[in-house]
Amino acid sequence: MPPVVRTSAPPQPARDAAEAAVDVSVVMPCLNEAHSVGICVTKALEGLERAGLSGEVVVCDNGSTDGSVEVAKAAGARVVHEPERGYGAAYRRGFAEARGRYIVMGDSDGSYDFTELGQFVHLLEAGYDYVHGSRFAGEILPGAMPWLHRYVGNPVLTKVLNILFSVKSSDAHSGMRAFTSEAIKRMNLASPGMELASEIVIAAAENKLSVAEVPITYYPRLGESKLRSWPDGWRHLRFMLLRCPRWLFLVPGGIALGVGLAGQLVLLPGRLRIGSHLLDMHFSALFALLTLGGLQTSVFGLLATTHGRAQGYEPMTGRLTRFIEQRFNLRRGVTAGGVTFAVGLALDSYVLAKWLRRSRGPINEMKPVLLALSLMAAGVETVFASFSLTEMKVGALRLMRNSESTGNGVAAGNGTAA
Ligand SMILES: Nc1nc2c(ncn2[C@@H]2O[C@H](COP(=O)(O)OP(=O)(O)OP(=O)(O)O)[C@@H](O)[C@H]2O)c(=O)[nH]1
Ligand SMILES: [Mg+2]
Repeated sequence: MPPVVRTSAPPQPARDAAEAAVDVSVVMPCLNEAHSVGICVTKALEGLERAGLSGEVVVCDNGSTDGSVEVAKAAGARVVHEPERGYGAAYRRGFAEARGRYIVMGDSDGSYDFTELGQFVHLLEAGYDYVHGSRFAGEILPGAMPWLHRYVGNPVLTKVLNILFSVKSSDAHSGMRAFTSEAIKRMNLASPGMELASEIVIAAAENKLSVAEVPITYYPRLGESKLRSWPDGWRHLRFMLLRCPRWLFLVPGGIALGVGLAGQLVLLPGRLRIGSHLLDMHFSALFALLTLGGLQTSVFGLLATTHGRAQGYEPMTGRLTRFIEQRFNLRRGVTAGGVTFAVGLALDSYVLAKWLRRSRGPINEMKPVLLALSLMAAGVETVFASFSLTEMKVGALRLMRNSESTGNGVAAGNGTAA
């Protein structure tokens, strides 16, 4: 057995799953893979036999027109059909149909060696929840992966995923993996497309599954690739950003808000010279825009974070979610918004008084007016956002209480939705 290259948590004893009909379900999605699906099914059955495991091979098809279904059946697979197109939809159906206490997943294109599945299952038996095959820690044979994917797509997207979700995967998009049936329920997967590969890695981290990574060999696929480099790469990136409100909304929004407010305050008493540049009123207007845009973006981040929590997955914003759960309430939110509005109103009133003192003649007070406007708008936004946040917080707390009572972590999911 090749060495385990990474583990995220010490293994616990394997779960008892007396109701499982077989030891292992090998699940393969298939879209027009008549050249290879039969070989993959045969190899999977051989892998089960070699490892001394009982099992089944579940091929999930949704629309093959090249005879893949017949080839898979002839090789000994159980073929299931999923009406919704896509790699993720096919896998979720396959997972839902699987009867094994352990599930091994992999492409039906000949790029993974299913005779090696024993090493995955033995680690699950040793207590890991999730075993991830890594091509980059193993070997990528010539012609198996195009240059763009090998040196740009996979490394960059893996790095982004590692940073955003604090994981240490060496190959976040590898297709050969295994998990316990319990782990797949806890992950509560929902992706329809190729981004399911990212979702599994993220959901494993968020649900604190114990993870082992094993090196594997990646072979040149048979038949035509279904991967579309740019649209599918974008699907992964978009999924990660939407699942990570901290980096998508909170960090950029917070920076814009801070810079906007600081800039307005610095320019309030007069002009600012930076080298040969003179910053004045027009920059105050720009900073007002940053203040409001930044606040809006940050508020959206808070709402997205709480919404994510209420939906059953936990974005990695631990301190922030704790703050919302423990310190934020409607009274405090409305008070903060009200005070901010009152400060803006006081500043505006000062300008009004000045204008009245000058017999309603011309005055040049645009900078304090812009700051007052920013503060009043921020106050109104804070008050109304507090209502939405409170509403979502109630949902998130309810879910947490439910999941605590079922002992099912944060995601009290209903299993795989297919
Ligand atoms: N049922 C089903 N299977 C799909 C669909 N899209 C892809 N697949 C299968 O999912 C697996 C992964 O797709 P591939 O085309 O191999 O994608 P990839 O592994 O990222 O790219 P390659 O390295 O070129 O193989 C293959 O077994 C495909 O047949 C789909 O829409 N429905
Ligand atoms: Mg493939």
